Amino acid sequence: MASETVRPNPADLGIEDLRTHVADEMQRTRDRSIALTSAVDDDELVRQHSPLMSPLVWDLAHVGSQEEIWLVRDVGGRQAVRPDIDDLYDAFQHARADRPALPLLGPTEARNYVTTVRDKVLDLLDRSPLEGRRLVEQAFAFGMIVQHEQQHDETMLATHQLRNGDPVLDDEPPPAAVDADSLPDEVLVPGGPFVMGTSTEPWALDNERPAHEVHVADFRIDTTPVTNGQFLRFLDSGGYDQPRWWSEQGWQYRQRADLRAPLFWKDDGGTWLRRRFGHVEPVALDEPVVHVCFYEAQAYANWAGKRLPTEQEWEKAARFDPRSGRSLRYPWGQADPQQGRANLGQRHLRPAPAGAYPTGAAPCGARQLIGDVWEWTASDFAPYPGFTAFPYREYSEVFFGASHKVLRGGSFGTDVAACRGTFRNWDYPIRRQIFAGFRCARTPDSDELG
Ligand code: AVJ
Ligand code: FE
Repeated sequence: MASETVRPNPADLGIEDLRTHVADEMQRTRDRSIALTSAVDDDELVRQHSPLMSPLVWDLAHVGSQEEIWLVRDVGGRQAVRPDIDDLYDAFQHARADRPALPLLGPTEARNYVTTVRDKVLDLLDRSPLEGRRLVEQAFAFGMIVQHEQQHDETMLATHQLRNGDPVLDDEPPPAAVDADSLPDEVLVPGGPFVMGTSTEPWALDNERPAHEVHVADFRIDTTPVTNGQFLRFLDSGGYDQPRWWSEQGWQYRQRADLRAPLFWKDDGGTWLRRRFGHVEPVALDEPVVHVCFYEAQAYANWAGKRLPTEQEWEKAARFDPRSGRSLRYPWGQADPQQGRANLGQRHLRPAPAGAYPTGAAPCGARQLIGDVWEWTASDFAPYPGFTAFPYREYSEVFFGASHKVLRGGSFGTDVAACRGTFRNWDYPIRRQIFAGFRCARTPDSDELG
């Protein structure tokens, strides 16, 4: 779905090229939203496919509402288009489960609304100085709104995965694994300081800022995300029934929710099948496991004699370049993800086999840190030292604390505009409908170090 042209960094563009880049990104993103909402009929658009998710038509109009609030009203200083619907599309006013009962815009109204807003935005983009005010500096607010729409597109993709019925989304098979068997299971990341977060990435969101030095001790991290085949060994060894592998909270949730396997798996008389966007197929053993919650990831790691990486460890593995001592935008360097480096952008509706994308490897040798599956980390979502909420507290700040765990790296359903080495995602540790897997880490034994 996403095209693989060279995407410029807003930091490198003059004002006219920056406007063109913004317009291109907005169009590319809207094409995806339209594809996700025209793949099903109107009845399926307004229906709730799971109490965990909004109706798709809510996401669509919500995307337009945020664009209206930030770009039409704030950046553009223009008259409101639909001030009467602000409340309906305020995510903090209504829980997802309650949204179908609201007097939402219908499919046609929602499509017309987002188009009306977009036309105004393209007009004001041409006139905005894109400087002089932090909100518009380097087109930040436009980048924020592009990322917001892409994030909801990934949410809509999760709704598609929860929906019952025949497949409706197009899909290309991902690349095959390259020399997966010859890869070491783990790579060593030597201890020492590195720069975490960013103060320079133009469209980085508030929680990725500012850049700050962090000291991380020696650790080993898995070369690839944990695969379905590996996870099956945990399952087959009775891992789901042995409280010793689970944290106390994890075991409580395992009991309460009766977890027995990753979400969307089904035991078919001794073989495991999975449902993937309407396709029912044998679980692919060489693919990273997906649709496990934090507690399942943590239990697996304990069973394997390892642990989950902290967020600091994950980012050091993904970004630290020991040759220069600097932190990279992506594991492979500064260039935006191109085809062959990472599984992003909903081109493939599944993770690629473990070991794929050798040219996307980090300096430490770890692969698939970007794309394929979001990776659970051991860390709670917390502000970096010097954090300031920008431009609104409800993006990040209200979620800081022990109830949310950080996920890193993006999934096959994450767009390149909403993914980079510093990008932070977060969710409740019980969440399984997101495209999340994990990799393990461990602290080396003292006799392993030279
Ligand atoms: C960053 C993915 C956790 O979807 O809840 C969307 C992004 N914030 N609208 C979410 C977001 C406001 C957010 N996550
Ligand atoms: Fe939102």
